[in-house]
Amino acid sequence: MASLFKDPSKLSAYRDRRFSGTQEEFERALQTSTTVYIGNMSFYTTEEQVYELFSRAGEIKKIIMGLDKNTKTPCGFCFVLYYSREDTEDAVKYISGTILDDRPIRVDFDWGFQEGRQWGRGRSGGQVRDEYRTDYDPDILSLGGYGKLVQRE
Ligand code: GTA
Repeated sequence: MASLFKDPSKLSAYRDRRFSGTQEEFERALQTSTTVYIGNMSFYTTEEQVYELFSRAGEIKKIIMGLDKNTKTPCGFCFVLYYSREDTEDAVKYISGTILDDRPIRVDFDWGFQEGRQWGRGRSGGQVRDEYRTDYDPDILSLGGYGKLVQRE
Protein backbone atom coordinates (compact mmCIF):
# COMPACT_ATOMS: atom_id res chain seq x y z
CA MET A 1 0.00 0.00 0.00
CA ALA A 2 2.70 2.52 0.96
CA SER A 3 4.51 1.68 -2.29
CA LEU A 4 2.07 3.89 -4.18
CA PHE A 5 3.44 6.92 -2.35
CA LYS A 6 7.18 6.31 -2.53
CA ASP A 7 8.23 9.37 -4.52
CA PRO A 8 7.99 12.32 -2.08
CA SER A 9 7.91 14.89 -4.90
CA LYS A 10 4.72 13.28 -6.23
CA LEU A 11 2.81 13.22 -2.95
CA SER A 12 1.13 16.56 -3.59
CA ALA A 13 1.04 19.13 -6.38
CA TYR A 14 0.37 21.81 -3.77
CA ARG A 15 3.20 23.81 -2.21
CA ASP A 16 2.28 25.91 0.80
CA ARG A 17 3.97 29.28 0.36
CA ARG A 18 3.78 29.78 4.11
CA PHE A 19 5.83 26.67 4.92
CA SER A 20 9.01 28.14 6.32
CA GLY A 21 11.43 25.25 5.66
CA THR A 22 13.22 23.97 2.56
CA GLN A 23 11.68 21.89 -0.23
CA GLU A 24 13.33 18.80 1.30
CA GLU A 25 11.80 19.55 4.68
CA PHE A 26 8.43 20.09 3.04
CA GLU A 27 8.62 16.76 1.23
CA ARG A 28 9.73 14.95 4.39
CA ALA A 29 6.77 16.42 6.25
CA LEU A 30 4.41 15.24 3.50
CA GLN A 31 5.91 11.74 3.75
CA THR A 32 5.46 11.39 7.49
CA SER A 33 2.49 13.59 8.34
CA THR A 34 -0.82 12.14 9.50
CA THR A 35 -2.81 15.15 8.26
CA VAL A 36 -4.86 15.41 5.08
CA TYR A 37 -6.35 18.50 3.44
CA ILE A 38 -9.80 18.20 1.90
CA GLY A 39 -10.75 20.65 -0.82
CA ASN A 40 -13.74 21.34 -3.08
CA MET A 41 -16.15 20.79 -0.21
CA SER A 42 -19.62 22.24 -0.08
CA PHE A 43 -19.89 25.23 2.24
CA TYR A 44 -22.79 23.39 3.87
CA THR A 45 -20.95 20.19 4.76
CA THR A 46 -20.70 19.73 8.50
CA GLU A 47 -17.91 18.41 10.69
CA GLU A 48 -20.17 15.43 11.52
CA GLN A 49 -20.42 14.50 7.82
CA VAL A 50 -16.64 14.78 7.47
CA TYR A 51 -16.22 12.57 10.53
CA GLU A 52 -18.63 9.95 9.17
CA LEU A 53 -16.86 9.72 5.79
CA PHE A 54 -13.22 9.98 6.89
CA SER A 55 -13.49 7.60 9.84
CA ARG A 56 -13.90 4.88 7.21
CA ALA A 57 -10.15 5.19 6.58
CA GLY A 58 -9.25 5.00 10.28
CA GLU A 59 -9.52 6.55 13.70
CA ILE A 60 -9.60 10.35 13.58
CA LYS A 61 -7.72 12.46 16.09
CA LYS A 62 -9.18 15.83 15.10
CA ILE A 63 -11.07 17.66 12.36
CA ILE A 64 -10.44 21.34 11.68
CA MET A 65 -12.96 23.04 9.44
CA GLY A 66 -11.60 25.73 7.09
CA LEU A 67 -13.30 29.04 7.75
CA ASP A 68 -13.78 32.33 5.98
CA LYS A 69 -11.62 34.72 7.98
CA ASN A 70 -14.25 37.47 7.84
CA THR A 71 -17.50 35.59 8.36
CA LYS A 72 -16.03 32.68 10.42
CA THR A 73 -18.20 30.27 8.44
CA PRO A 74 -17.07 27.15 6.49
CA CYS A 75 -15.61 28.03 3.11
CA GLY A 76 -15.01 24.70 1.40
CA PHE A 77 -11.99 23.01 2.94
CA CYS A 78 -10.87 21.24 6.09
CA PHE A 79 -8.04 19.28 7.68
CA VAL A 80 -8.42 15.76 9.06
CA LEU A 81 -5.79 14.55 11.51
CA TYR A 82 -5.33 10.80 11.93
CA TYR A 83 -3.30 8.81 14.43
CA SER A 84 -1.59 6.56 11.89
CA ARG A 85 0.23 7.13 8.63
CA GLU A 86 -1.41 4.10 7.08
CA ASP A 87 -4.88 5.55 7.69
CA THR A 88 -3.71 8.88 6.25
CA GLU A 89 -2.58 7.19 3.04
CA ASP A 90 -5.82 5.21 2.88
CA ALA A 91 -7.81 8.46 3.07
CA VAL A 92 -5.91 9.88 0.09
CA LYS A 93 -6.12 6.62 -1.82
CA TYR A 94 -9.74 5.70 -1.23
CA ILE A 95 -11.68 8.87 -0.35
CA SER A 96 -10.26 11.41 -2.78
CA GLY A 97 -12.67 11.89 -5.66
CA THR A 98 -15.69 10.53 -3.82
CA ILE A 99 -18.85 12.60 -3.66
CA LEU A 100 -19.73 14.43 -0.47
CA ASP A 101 -22.80 16.68 -0.53
CA ASP A 102 -22.95 16.38 -4.34
CA ARG A 103 -19.35 17.49 -4.82
CA PRO A 104 -16.27 15.46 -5.76
CA ILE A 105 -13.90 16.20 -2.90
CA ARG A 106 -10.12 16.31 -3.22
CA VAL A 107 -8.03 14.69 -0.51
CA ASP A 108 -4.41 15.80 -0.44
CA PHE A 109 -1.45 15.03 1.79
CA ASP A 110 -0.70 17.94 4.06
CA TRP A 111 2.52 18.95 5.84
CA GLY A 112 0.73 19.34 9.17
CA PHE A 113 -1.80 21.61 10.76
CA GLN A 114 -0.73 24.75 12.59
CA GLU A 115 -2.90 27.37 14.26
CA GLY A 116 -3.94 29.93 11.64
CA ARG A 117 -4.07 27.51 8.72
CA GLN A 118 -7.83 27.08 9.15
CA TRP A 119 -8.50 30.55 7.73
CA GLY A 120 -9.08 31.24 4.04
CA ARG A 121 -6.24 33.33 2.64
CA GLY A 122 -8.17 35.05 -0.10
CA ARG A 123 -8.77 38.81 -0.15
CA SER A 124 -12.50 38.12 0.26
CA GLY A 125 -11.90 36.00 3.37
CA GLY A 126 -12.48 32.63 1.66
CA GLN A 127 -10.05 30.53 -0.37
CA VAL A 128 -7.71 32.12 -2.86
CA ARG A 129 -8.87 29.85 -5.67
CA ASP A 130 -12.50 30.96 -5.26
CA GLU A 131 -11.47 34.44 -6.35
CA TYR A 132 -10.49 33.07 -9.75
CA ARG A 133 -13.78 31.27 -10.22
CA THR A 134 -15.89 32.41 -13.15
CA ASP A 135 -18.22 29.42 -13.34
CA TYR A 136 -21.48 29.18 -11.46
CA ASP A 137 -21.13 27.68 -8.00
CA PRO A 138 -24.27 27.72 -5.86
CA ASP A 139 -22.26 27.25 -2.65
CA ILE A 140 -20.25 30.39 -3.20
CA LEU A 141 -22.94 32.51 -4.80
CA SER A 142 -25.55 31.94 -2.14
CA LEU A 143 -23.09 32.84 0.58
CA GLY A 144 -22.06 36.01 -1.20
CA GLY A 145 -18.51 34.89 -1.93
CA TYR A 146 -16.13 36.43 -4.41
CA GLY A 147 -17.52 34.32 -7.26
CA LYS A 148 -20.57 36.54 -7.02
CA LEU A 149 -18.52 39.64 -7.75
CA VAL A 150 -16.90 37.99 -10.76
CA GLN A 151 -20.33 36.99 -12.04
CA ARG A 152 -21.63 40.53 -11.74
CA GLU A 153 -18.80 42.00 -13.82
N1 GTA B 1 -2.35 20.25 1.65
O1 GTA B 1 -4.18 21.71 -2.27
C1 GTA B 1 -3.93 21.94 -1.08
C2 GTA B 1 -4.30 23.15 -0.38
N2 GTA B 1 -4.94 24.30 -0.77
C3 GTA B 1 -5.43 24.64 -2.09
C4 GTA B 1 -5.04 25.11 0.30
N3 GTA B 1 -4.47 24.52 1.37
C5 GTA B 1 -3.99 23.30 0.98
N4 GTA B 1 -3.35 22.34 1.66
C6 GTA B 1 -2.99 21.20 1.00
N5 GTA B 1 -3.27 21.01 -0.33
O2 GTA B 1 -3.81 26.48 5.25
C7 GTA B 1 -4.43 25.06 2.73
C8 GTA B 1 -3.51 26.27 2.87
C9 GTA B 1 -4.16 27.03 4.02
C10 GTA B 1 -5.66 26.78 3.79
C11 GTA B 1 -6.37 27.89 3.04
O3 GTA B 1 -5.72 25.57 3.03
O4 GTA B 1 -2.19 25.89 3.18
P1 GTA B 1 -6.14 29.04 0.64
O5 GTA B 1 -6.61 28.05 -0.34
O6 GTA B 1 -7.08 30.11 1.04
O7 GTA B 1 -4.79 29.76 0.19
O8 GTA B 1 -5.59 28.26 1.94
P2 GTA B 1 -3.56 29.22 -0.67
O9 GTA B 1 -3.27 27.81 -0.40
O10 GTA B 1 -2.45 30.17 -0.46
O11 GTA B 1 -4.17 29.38 -2.18
P3 GTA B 1 -3.79 28.71 -3.59
O12 GTA B 1 -5.05 28.41 -4.27
O13 GTA B 1 -2.78 27.66 -3.45
O14 GTA B 1 -3.09 29.96 -4.35
C12 GTA B 1 -1.67 30.09 -4.37
C13 GTA B 1 -1.24 31.15 -5.39
O15 GTA B 1 -1.72 30.81 -6.70
C14 GTA B 1 -1.76 32.54 -5.10
O16 GTA B 1 -0.71 33.45 -5.34
C15 GTA B 1 -2.88 32.76 -6.06
O17 GTA B 1 -2.97 34.13 -6.39
C16 GTA B 1 -2.50 31.87 -7.24
N6 GTA B 1 -3.68 31.21 -7.87
C17 GTA B 1 -4.52 30.33 -7.27
N7 GTA B 1 -5.50 29.95 -8.12
C18 GTA B 1 -5.24 30.59 -9.30
C19 GTA B 1 -5.88 30.61 -10.58
N8 GTA B 1 -6.99 29.88 -10.82
N9 GTA B 1 -5.36 31.39 -11.55
C20 GTA B 1 -4.24 32.12 -11.33
N10 GTA B 1 -3.58 32.13 -10.15
C21 GTA B 1 -4.06 31.41 -9.15
